[in-house]
Amino acid sequence: MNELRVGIVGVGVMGADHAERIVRKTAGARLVAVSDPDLARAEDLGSRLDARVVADPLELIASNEVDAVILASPGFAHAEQLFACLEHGKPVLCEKPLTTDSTSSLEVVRQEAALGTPLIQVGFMRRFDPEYQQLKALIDGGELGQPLVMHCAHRNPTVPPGFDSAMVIKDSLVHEVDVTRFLLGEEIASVQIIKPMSNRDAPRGLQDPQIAIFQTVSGRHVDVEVFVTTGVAYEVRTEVVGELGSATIGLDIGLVRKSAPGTWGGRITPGFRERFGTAYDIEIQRWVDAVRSGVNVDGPTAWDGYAAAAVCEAGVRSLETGERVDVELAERVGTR
Ligand code: ISE
Repeated sequence: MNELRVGIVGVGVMGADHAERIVRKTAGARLVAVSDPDLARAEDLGSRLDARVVADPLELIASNEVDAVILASPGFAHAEQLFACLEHGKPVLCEKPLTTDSTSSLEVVRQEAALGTPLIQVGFMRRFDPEYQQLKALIDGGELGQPLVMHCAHRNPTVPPGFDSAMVIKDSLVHEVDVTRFLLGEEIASVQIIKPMSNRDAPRGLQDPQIAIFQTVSGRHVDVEVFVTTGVAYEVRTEVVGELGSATIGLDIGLVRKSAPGTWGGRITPGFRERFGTAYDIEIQRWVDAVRSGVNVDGPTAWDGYAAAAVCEAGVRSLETGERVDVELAERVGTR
């Protein structure tokens, strides 16, 4: 295939970031069209990056000038846009969440399976991060022995206005849901959300931090501290404890500086774009290569998006009840 002509739906923070990435860093791809409900924002980006602005996202998806689509629109818009991509046979990289609930996610999985051709990749970018890749290789190579326990911390300095307690699960914890399934290679069987004393600086009504406990199908334990109003920096740590030892990633040990009078320190990552920039670069390049070669997907699938939605749904129920909630997964569709 010649250069892949990419259209981007939604050019807020993430979509604009991907637009720049396609133009400046990705081989074999060209940005041809952008769409956003904020027309001025789309026009500004379109004129800067020489891409056509299409007001209607469904028109962009259907356009003959667009070979493949990146969906970076809000989650509530994904279902309709994904169905349009399937209808027009367009490979699509969909930022998480696949959709906002497990019922519509499963419908997406089923419609894609009925086509017989994989078209959807979900933007769980951590799978492309070199540190997560290293950890995965260590686990798969047997060097830690059987993994038994995983401890995670997911901290954000701030979150946008309107971020509520359920979003801590669906927007933030969802990454650890995927990381757990990716690293341990199995489904999550149950979720419990524990609500510790809340940060006084968190917006009113926001339960922050939250502790999530997952039990996997084979009985492994995963705990996650999600704390999204730390006021400090972007910190994402993962420690896997196995029968033969443990391994930790996300320690931010770049340059360590020692200075007078007797202090030491370094830089902590300010945000997810800095922490996962390389992962996004690799993710998009591999997706472009996969679409150009006709494979379409090289990363998390629609099923992974559905499974994450089902786990988060159980998490939100546990947030409300305080009880451990079993995850209900439909029978696996397709082989991927
Ligand atoms: C945001 O949407 C992300 O995906 C970030 O990676 C995550 O750390 C943050 O909590 C989310 O709100």
